[in-house]
Amino acid sequence: MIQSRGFTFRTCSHLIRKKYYVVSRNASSALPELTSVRYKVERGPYATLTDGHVNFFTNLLDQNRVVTDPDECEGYNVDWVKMVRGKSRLVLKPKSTEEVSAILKYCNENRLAVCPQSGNTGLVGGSVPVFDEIVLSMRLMNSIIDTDEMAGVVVCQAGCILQSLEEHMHKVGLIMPLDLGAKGSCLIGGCVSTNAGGLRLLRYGNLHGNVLGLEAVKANGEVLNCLNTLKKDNTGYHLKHLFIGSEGTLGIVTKVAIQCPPSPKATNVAFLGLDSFDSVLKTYCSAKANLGEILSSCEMIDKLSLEVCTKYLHLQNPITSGGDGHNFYMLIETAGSHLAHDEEKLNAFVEKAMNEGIIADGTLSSEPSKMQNMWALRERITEGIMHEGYVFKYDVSLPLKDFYKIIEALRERLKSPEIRRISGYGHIGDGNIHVQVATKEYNDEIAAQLEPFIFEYVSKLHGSVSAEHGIGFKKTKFLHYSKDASVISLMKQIKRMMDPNHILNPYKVLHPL
Ligand code: FAD
Ligand code: 2HG
Ligand code: ZN
Repeated sequence: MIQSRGFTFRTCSHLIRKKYYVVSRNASSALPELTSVRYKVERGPYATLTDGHVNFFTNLLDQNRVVTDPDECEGYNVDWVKMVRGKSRLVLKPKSTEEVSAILKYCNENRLAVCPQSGNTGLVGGSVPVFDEIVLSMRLMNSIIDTDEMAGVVVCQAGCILQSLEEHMHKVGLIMPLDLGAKGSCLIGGCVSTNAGGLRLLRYGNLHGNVLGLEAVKANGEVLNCLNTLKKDNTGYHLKHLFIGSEGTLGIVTKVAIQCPPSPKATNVAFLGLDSFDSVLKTYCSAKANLGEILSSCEMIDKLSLEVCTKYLHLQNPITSGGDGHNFYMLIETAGSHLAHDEEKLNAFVEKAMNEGIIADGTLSSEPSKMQNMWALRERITEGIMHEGYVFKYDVSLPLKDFYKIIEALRERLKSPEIRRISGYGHIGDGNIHVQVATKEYNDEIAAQLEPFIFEYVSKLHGSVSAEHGIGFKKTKFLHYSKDASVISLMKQIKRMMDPNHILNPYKVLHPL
């Protein structure tokens, strides 16, 4: 252990993998108001479920894969943050592509609306029905089909849990290219359908690059085989991209082929305390310049975001010398092939920043339990903040120089005593901040003060109204702040062509059509 001006370097020779946990849902047991009531939505021209329809599905699937019990259906009707609630009376659990195909063919012919659902960890209300859409749960489609160690490719059904895939790949010296706090609950098909970003995007890129191929079922039940496993294949249109990030509105993803990088042999984490956002930016620039190829994550947490983990989840802040705490924290991870080399680089980077007065305090470790604690302080903010009651969430991309101004603007604008916390954290390395406005409960007036203000603000700065969580149900009205009319028009044409009866995830992404 090396001590230096309040800065503690703790190292050891263990190699680590991050800890995984199933993210627990919203602390409150109260159900949200029905989506159709709270957000005043009109039901589309869909058929209403009959006993005849249910009989068809019962003949197709086993009885225990057709859920009609209202109590059991409830869990599929409410989203993770308890922001939206549908009233579906039927959940179907297919096990194969053929079953998905038969379900969609029937739904299309009978004009029954369908809401695909994977781990139901989505944060924009896309994964639960708005009205009585049939929930198509992908959880039982969880087989790993093939693992090519040499090429670094896994092919699996879409319902595999991300964490299970990570554990599987670890056995053959590979990792999944994406990593997120919901990894114990989210399914790979859900991640692909939202083009989930997460904590490693800075290093490995997004799923448009990492998904080599996929299989999807179209609204009419036709199976589209784009399950390519090649890294290079320039043979015409790359239709896989239509399904990556389209949130279940163009088809159901049933299988995926993903490229998986080698497991790093050495991992180090630095947890840093900083006094200003300007110091955060300087540290990020310095990390990029000095850590180069071993930098695997660069995350920012403001004081009030960190506090939900220490206050509600009783996690330990490893930097205690800051008295009242620092205004900002950063978590910087390196993943490389030589522990001593990586440690030396990280130590030198941190020492330099400290000598220049950019970093106020910090701790650095390659010890598994310490790194896990540091990561938990970042990954479990989503869970911790739910203890406040209700959270208005925004997930935006902004130019780095303006990254944190949005939090300051909101603190200036919102003065209601109902507000418990306005905080920001996120993937600074990707220019993506998560904005949280916590209240005791959902409040129409605060909602009206936030929207469209926040989207106009982001749009003026040429940012994106959704950096990684998608449009879902919650942001359809605000799509135009980030997409040109010509683009939205082509999106609508594609939707009409691929799903002419609009049975796939209605009221999401593009609404009204
Ligand atoms: P669901 O929530 O079930 O579905 C998401 C959307 O995809 C819905 O619109 C659904 O209809 C559609 N869909 C699901 N499966 C399919 C399918 N097979 N075919 C077609 N459509 C389908 N997101 C990030 O980008 N980065 C993060 O770092 C991140 N961290 C998170 C941390 C926590 C604690 C939580 C709760 C969420 C986080 N998310 C993050 C948000 C979320 O988008 C991801 O968790 C994940 O991508 C959703 O996967 P899921 O399996 O839960 O999908
Ligand atoms: C994260 O980066 C996730 O932790 C979730 O994208 C963000 O809770 C949120 O808004
Ligand atoms: Zn995120």
